[in-house]
Parts: sequence; C-alpha cells; structure tokens
Amino acid sequence: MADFTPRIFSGIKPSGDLHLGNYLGAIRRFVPLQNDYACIFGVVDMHAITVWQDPADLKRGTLEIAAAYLAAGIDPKKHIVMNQSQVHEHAELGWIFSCIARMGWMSRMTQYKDKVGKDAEKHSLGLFAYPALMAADILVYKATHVPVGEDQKQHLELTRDIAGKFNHDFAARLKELGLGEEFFPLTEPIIAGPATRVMSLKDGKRKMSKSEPSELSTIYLMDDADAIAKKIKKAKTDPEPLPSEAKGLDDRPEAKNLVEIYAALAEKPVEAVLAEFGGQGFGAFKPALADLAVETLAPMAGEMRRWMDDKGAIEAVLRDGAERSRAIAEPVLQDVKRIIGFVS
Ligand code: AQP
Repeated sequence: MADFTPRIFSGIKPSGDLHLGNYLGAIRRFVPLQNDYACIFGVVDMHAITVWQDPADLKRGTLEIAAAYLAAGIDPKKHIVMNQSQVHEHAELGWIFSCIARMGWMSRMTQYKDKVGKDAEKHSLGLFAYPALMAADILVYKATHVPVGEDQKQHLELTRDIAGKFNHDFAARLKELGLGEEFFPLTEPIIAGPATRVMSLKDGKRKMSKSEPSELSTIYLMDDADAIAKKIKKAKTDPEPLPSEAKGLDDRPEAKNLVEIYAALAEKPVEAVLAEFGGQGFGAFKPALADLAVETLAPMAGEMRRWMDDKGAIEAVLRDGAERSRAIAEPVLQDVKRIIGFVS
C-alpha cells in the first residue's frame, strides 16, 4: 500500500434545509476529525442540481451549509471549507471516472433505485452518474478517509472500485511514469456511533431527508424552540412504555429512532438512556427529548444565523477554500491526464 497523506473529504449537497440527520450523521462528526487529519469539507452544489433547484434557494443553501460547518467549529484556516463548482477539477475528473465506472456497478446503487422508483426515464443522467462525480470529489484530493452516514456506504465502495480499476488499468503506465503502483488510495469510510441513520419523525423506516415533503417529519437546524418541541410532540410513537434494554426496541422503529436521537444528542449510549427512561411512557420522554434537542441545537442555530447575516464573510471563506483546494487538486488532475495520454 502506497503512503498517502491522511486526508478527509466529505460533502453535503444544498438540496434543501439542513436537518438533524445531516448534523448528527455528518457535521458534528466532522469537528473532532480536524485533530487527526488534513480536512476538506465541501458544499457539493453540482450534486444538488441532479434534481431541479431553484437558483435563489441553491445559492442560499450553499451559504447555509458553509455557515453550518463554521458554526459547528470547523477551522477554515487550518482546514478547507469549499464549494464544489468553484473547483473545476471535480467535474473534469468526474467525467474521466464516468469512463472508468461500469454501467453494471452504477445500476446497482440502491440510493438511485430508491430515488427514481419505477420512474427512471424522467430523471436526469446526472442523478444516475452522481456516484462517479462523488468518487472524483474524494479522489481529486487523494482523500484516505470519508466520514459519512450509513446511507453513503455503497457509494464509498464504488469509489474504491473506481480507484482500484484506475490503478489496475494504468499499472504499466504508472510504472513508466515512475508514479508508483497505486495512484489513488482505496478510501475508507468512517461510520461510527449512534444516529448514523436518523429516521423520519413520521415513519421510523424512512430516513430523515432534506427532500421529505412533510415538514413535521424533519427537524431543521434553523428550527426555533417551538417548532422543535411541536415536531417532537407530534412524532409518531407506539402505546408501549420504553423498554429497559436496547433489544426491547427491536420492531419498534419510531421508539428506537427517538431513543437513538436522544442518545446521540446527549452523547450517551442507548443503554444509559434506557436505564433512565425505561418503564416510562412517551408523555415523559418526549418533553425531555425536546428540551435536550433545543438545548443542543439552539447555540448552533444562533451561530449559523450570525454567519448568514454576513454572507460576504462566508463567500470569502469559500473563495479562499477554492484556491487552496485547487492547489491540491490541480497537480493530481495533471498527473491523471498524463497517465491517460491526454496531450497537455
Ligand atoms: N437521516 C440521516 N441520518 C444520518 N446521516 C444523514 N445524512 C443525510 N441524511 C442523514 C448524512 O449527511 C451527509 C450529507 O448528505 P447529503 O446532503 O449529501 O445527501 P443525502 O444523504 O441524500 O441527504 P438528504 O438530506 O437525504 O438529501 P436529499 O433529500 O436531497 O437526498 C452525508 O454524510 C449523509 O450520510
């Protein structure tokens, strides 16, 4: 295995308002990684346009995600906060990877199949091809690790497949150019802790999602205290009291989801939450969860609003991020072009 700089890339797409799943499954996890890796946190706006986006909302959503990174405590001087479309190397490598990935691999992507259902013909080519662009987002920086929610695990496997096929197909060329045996790393996912998959408040079998039409199913990061309390109060549950042990949550998806959200917000194991609330009904648990959610999310929302009041400052962070991203990505893309045989 070649020596690669331990580097993180992860991104969030501005396809709607940020929610609790994005926070617990992604943003909050990013913060401690800054101590051990060189990190690049992206707003992946080119992924957002795989489905229709209103231009004004896209712009606001892009700034909101950057504001969330900054509000959560990502240091944009030591690390990089950037926006995908401002670094054209992503798109260029994305095309090359579209020619490396096989149709069979792409057709097996469950997220795509879930999204299009029986209606594939009406969806964009970009939506189908998006995992190849995601592989480019990661590999244009030769990122070694990617923190993601469980839903992205399959796309990470595809990224490894693309890297492996590129290294293999061009093995002789890499040798000829003295570029070693492995040009791209086989990137590892970092998936850990509770609430790697936060579910809808209205259906414990569906992921909480930006594009969910029912607002009551999703806690948005910018929700005020009243909205958070109302949504938790109206969350779907069952009539049973909470169990005292985690296995008692099997076959109770909505109860499991609320307990896992509590555990993640309190940064405690699920067992500790059940030791406190086991035997109690949702009448007692829901207000405690609402208080905890408000207490945890309010400072984050306040800080995000502060950044959003100074959009020029966010844009300056993104411009600086784009410049520093390009300094890493450009030589990688130049090497790729040489390896392939493009004339420069
Ligand atoms: N419900 C979730 N639970 C835990 N983690 C989640 N993530 C998203 N939803 C949950 C994580 O957030 C990061 C950014 O995701 P994304 O915006 O790039 O794409 P997504 O996963 O498709 O997010 P949405 O909210 O479901 O968007 P739409 O509805 O537009 O498709 C990723 O690390 C993801 O795992």
